[in-house]
Amino acid sequence: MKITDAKVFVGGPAKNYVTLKIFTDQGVYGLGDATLNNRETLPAQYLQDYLIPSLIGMDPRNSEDIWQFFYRGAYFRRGPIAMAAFGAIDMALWDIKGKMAGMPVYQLLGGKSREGAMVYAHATGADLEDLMDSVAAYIEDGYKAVRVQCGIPGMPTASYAVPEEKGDSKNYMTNFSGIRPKVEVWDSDRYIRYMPDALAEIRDRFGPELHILHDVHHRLLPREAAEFAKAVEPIRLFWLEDPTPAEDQDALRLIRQHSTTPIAIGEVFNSIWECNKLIENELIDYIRVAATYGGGITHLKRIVDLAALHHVKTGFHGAPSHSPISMAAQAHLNAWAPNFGIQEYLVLGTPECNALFPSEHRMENGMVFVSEAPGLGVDFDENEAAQYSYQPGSHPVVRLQDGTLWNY
Ligand code: CS2
Ligand code: MG
Repeated sequence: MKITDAKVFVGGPAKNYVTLKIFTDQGVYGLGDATLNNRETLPAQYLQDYLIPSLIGMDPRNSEDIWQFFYRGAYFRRGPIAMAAFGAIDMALWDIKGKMAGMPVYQLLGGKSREGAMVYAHATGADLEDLMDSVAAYIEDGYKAVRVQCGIPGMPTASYAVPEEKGDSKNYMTNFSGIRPKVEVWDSDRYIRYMPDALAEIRDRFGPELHILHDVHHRLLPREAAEFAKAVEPIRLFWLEDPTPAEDQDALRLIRQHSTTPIAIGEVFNSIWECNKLIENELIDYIRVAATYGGGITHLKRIVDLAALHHVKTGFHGAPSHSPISMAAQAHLNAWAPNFGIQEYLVLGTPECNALFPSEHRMENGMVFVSEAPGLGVDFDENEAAQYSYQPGSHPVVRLQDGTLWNY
């Protein structure tokens, strides 16, 4: 069996999805997602200039050897651009493998460990009252788990995932207002003084059953993160996400020493080597690495297996920067993983998105039920795709009030 061609498509409804389609001499094709939010043209170029020329003629069934070829063959290894590019190839090869076997990908991983996989939505609000309405709406829709973010009184500008206006639901699709990022201003002290009480009010309002998640989005120093995690311990969050930038994996020890609040990290990681210490030293409770940025299903499965040895559960990233293709790949991993935790679920779900990516996966009552179709269970309509192209856009950068450049 041979790969005969591969095409890359950039664009989509309200999002610059990067979609890879691999064709074979048996007429079966596979789909992969290489969407690197905010830098979409780069994995597309990496595929076109460096990976696809080598891919043509390879046997698509040898997905492990192809993964090793592109990982080791690069010499300068890893990084989000490369891992997104061959993550897409890997997803497409699993799609082809499933179609050839006549099985959904989860069967090739080891079958089902559960029927439905719990997901969480993103509730947000310009202020706490707005956020409460957003949480109530998701509970009404059947969600059992909700991530909560809200405006902080006195914060100089709106901050991460918080709308400027009440009643607006901010998404984090890249803002298509040109490539120069907007600047947001952040005040950690104001946030640390306000947010724990806001989270406590949400717990009081919605009771002990609701799974409440909160994303600090890398904005605190390790000591501040330890203080925050300790302050919210009585609220029993489902998880506190990215409390501090995790390049310094040892910094997470401080949080563990001061709090039992569950910690989730990993959406910005793109290989097992960036999180193996966090996992082996059990400094986190959920690993967030995504199929797109993390080198596809083959590499993500390695991370899930390592995590399973250390009581760490999965909580894959699933922001709008993930097309229904990588969400489908993750749905198969979520159905199989013995240490599944939760899935972030922000697939746009608009009619335009569904027309571009017809999918057999089902989301109901806050649970995703994986497709039974052979392969990934998602398709890609090239006619629909023809109307879209890359739109320059960037998410904001963040500065502190004295001008210091900070973490978005
Ligand atoms: C966020 C992401 O969903 C999340 O947990 O951290 O949406 C993140 O803001 C974007 O992916 C950045 O591009
Ligand atoms: Mg996050």
